[in-house]
Parts: sequence; C-alpha cells; structure tokens
Amino acid sequence: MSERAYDRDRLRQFLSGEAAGEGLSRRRVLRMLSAAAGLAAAGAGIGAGTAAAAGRPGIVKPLPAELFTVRDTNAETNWAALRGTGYHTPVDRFFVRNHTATPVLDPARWRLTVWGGGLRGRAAEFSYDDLRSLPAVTSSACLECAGNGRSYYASQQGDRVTGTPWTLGAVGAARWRGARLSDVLRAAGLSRRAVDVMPRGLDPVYTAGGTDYGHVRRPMPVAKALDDVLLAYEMNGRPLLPDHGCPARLVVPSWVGIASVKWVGDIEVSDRPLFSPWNTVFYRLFGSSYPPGGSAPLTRQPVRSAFEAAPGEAFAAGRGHRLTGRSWSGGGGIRRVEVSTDDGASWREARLHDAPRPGGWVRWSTHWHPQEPGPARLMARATDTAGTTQPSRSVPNDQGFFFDAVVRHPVRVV
Ligand SMILES: Nc1nc2c(c(=O)[nH]1)N[C@H]1C(S)=C(S)[C@@H](COP(=O)(O)O)O[C@H]1N2
Ligand SMILES: [Mo]
Repeated sequence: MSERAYDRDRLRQFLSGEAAGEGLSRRRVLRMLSAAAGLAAAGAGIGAGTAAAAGRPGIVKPLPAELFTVRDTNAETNWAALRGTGYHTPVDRFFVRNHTATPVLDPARWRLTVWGGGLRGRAAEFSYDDLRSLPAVTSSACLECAGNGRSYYASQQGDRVTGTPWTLGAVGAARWRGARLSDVLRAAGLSRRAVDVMPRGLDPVYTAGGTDYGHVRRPMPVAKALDDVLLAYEMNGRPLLPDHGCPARLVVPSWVGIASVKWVGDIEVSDRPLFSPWNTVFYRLFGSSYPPGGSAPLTRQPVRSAFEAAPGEAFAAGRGHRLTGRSWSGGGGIRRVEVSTDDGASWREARLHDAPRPGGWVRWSTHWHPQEPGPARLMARATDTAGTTQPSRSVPNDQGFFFDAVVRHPVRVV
C-alpha cells in the first residue's frame, strides 16, 4: 500500500471509529483529543514530563552549553557546534528528545517480544545476541523531530503554538547499524494478514495535563516496516548510548522522529489498523486550516535548512566570510539551495558538497562580504528532488509541527 493510501485509510478508519489496539476505543481517543486541546489552551507544552518537573532533563550524557540548549526533558543541538563536523553528527552533540526520561537498560537482560494477530503463530522473543546474529546492515540517515523549528511560528509569524520551542537543532544524521526490521518480523513469523506494526518503548509512561498516555508507541504500516526500517543497535560505529535507545531502537528514514521509537521492548504486529495517542492526538495537524479530526498521521518530514552559526553571531564588515549550512527533506534528496543575505531581495545558489540522497542531508557553502555594520539576517531556501521548495511562510497548526518556511537567522555585522 502506498503511503498516501495509508494516510487516507487511517484517517477514515479513525474518524469512523475503527480504532483498535490496547482497548483504545474511539470514545477514549476523543477524550484524549479534548485533553490535548485543553493542554494546548493552557499553554502547557507537550514536552513537559516528570523528569523536567523535578528540575532535571532526565538525560544521561553530558550536555555542555557550547553543544546543547536544554529544553525541559530535551536537549537541542547548537548549530554552531556542527561546523566542520563532517557528514555524520558526532554522538556527543546529537539532539535528545525524551517524552519522560532516559532509562538505563542492560543489553544482557533485555528482551524484545514480537506479538499479535499479524503473526502466523505465537509471540517470538529476541535477546540482544539474537538481534546481533541477524544480518547487519548500515544506513546513513537523518533523524529529526516533527516539531523542529517550532519556535519560528511565534517569532517569525506571530502564531500561538504549543510544545518544545526548538530552533532548528532537533535534527542529526548518523550511521546506524542494526538488523532490518523486515528480518526481525519474518523471523517472528509475519503473516500475510499483517496490516500495522507498533513498536513500544521501555521508558516511563508519558503523562501530561492529568492524562496518562501510556508508553511511547506509534504504529506504522507494514509496507514501511518492510521497506527501509532498521532495528539499530549502533550509532556512528559504537553501541547506542542510553539516551539514543540502548539496547535497540527503530530508525525510520525520512519519517517524523517519533516513528523511530527508542528502547523498544515489544512490537505488536496486527491484522487490523492500530492507533495510539501518537498517531491520533499527537503528530497530526490540528487547527483552522485542517479538518476537525485533524490531518492524517504525519509521516514524511518537510524540507528544511540551517546555517552552522550561532544566533546573533558577529561577522566583520569589509571582509569575506564562508557561510556553511545543511539542508534536508523527507521527500527526497536536496538538489538546490539558495542563500539570501539581503532579506530576500536577491538569492544566489550555494555550492553543494554532498550528492542528493533520500533520507540524508547535504552540506553547502557560500561566500558573504558584508559592507555595513549593523544587524542582518541569513536566509537559506532548499529544493528537494521532488521539486518542493521551502516557502516564505508556514501554514500554522496548534501543536507547531512541520515549520518548513525559510528561517531568518539573525547575525551582527561589526
Ligand atoms: N521510547 C521513546 N522513543 C522515542 C521518544 C521517546 O520519548 N520515547 N521520542 C521520539 C521523538 S519525538 C524523537 S524526535 C526521537 C529522538 O531521538 P533521539 O533522542 O535519539 O535524538 O525519538 C523518538 N523515539
Ligand atoms: Mo520528535
């Protein structure tokens, strides 16, 4: 089934009350929907979990201020820290997005259970060694939060949205190594009746606004699960760190980061469509530009670009500077990047340093010779191989997902 057909079918099934999975009745979904709306009205971010309430981000790795900006339970990569780092984002500066807190799990005691009506027989169990004994594959892929860039809805457009106010640092690219999810599912006895696959995390349950949403989990169609999804245990040549999903996590290339469930403990394989709060009340687009039930569940990431520079960075007047950045898209590779340093009056093509590749990003550079001291804005606009170009304005949605407009990066000429 194509992704478009999947989106359309799930939306129709959800609205007609065919929601299945873990006793998630339509009535319960609608209750959660109104709880989430209440949360939005109260202005409480959906990222406000328990660990943050206790004043700690719940992240294990060091978060030095040069590399990260901590936002509740999450850590955003500072783009200036990516300058000169090569294609893959070093793990010491890879962003962390946690609904609650990082669990520290022992790979030797970890078990993965694959179960459900979409299997030919009973549930199957895999140890860490079982997983590592399946054929290992390596894949370079970006991982990005659907809410990346969210703060620009307010700062550039004056829109009111809820959620973690990321700038553009909720993205990274890594060399992932692991088993193909398709090999795991086949080893578990995947049947031809299978429709949806839902991984679930072993991190603490997510509660917000008085509602318990349970463990982080989000279904995907079996077609995507069998396509290019990994059950990864290594990142950039080393075992996963606890913060990035040790012992194992999904990597779902091109799709919203929430699909790449960390600390996977079980995977339900269903012969009926599955629903969870993460594809019904979260990670859909709600608001005046969308139908009352929201958009279809979000899948592919939009087109985005970022400069490898700090906000407010100083550049000397009367001198040449090399500006660098990266662009990426869930819709395909990046084939063109244009840069403007005069508030969009003129655009010039940046030089691309990587070939366009689906699921990856391209590094680019351009020269800038500012003349007059004073404030300035750097703008980059990318076009992907599907022909999608970043717009100058994003259509807002209540939870602030998918900010894809050209960002006006403030700098100072001194
Ligand atoms: N179990 C679990 N998986 C999860 C999450 C989570 O909170 N719990 N966050 C998701 C979201 S919203 C994103 S964007 C990515 C972030 O991956 P990272 O922290 O390794 O960068 O993980 C996803 N997988
Ligand atoms: Mo995310």
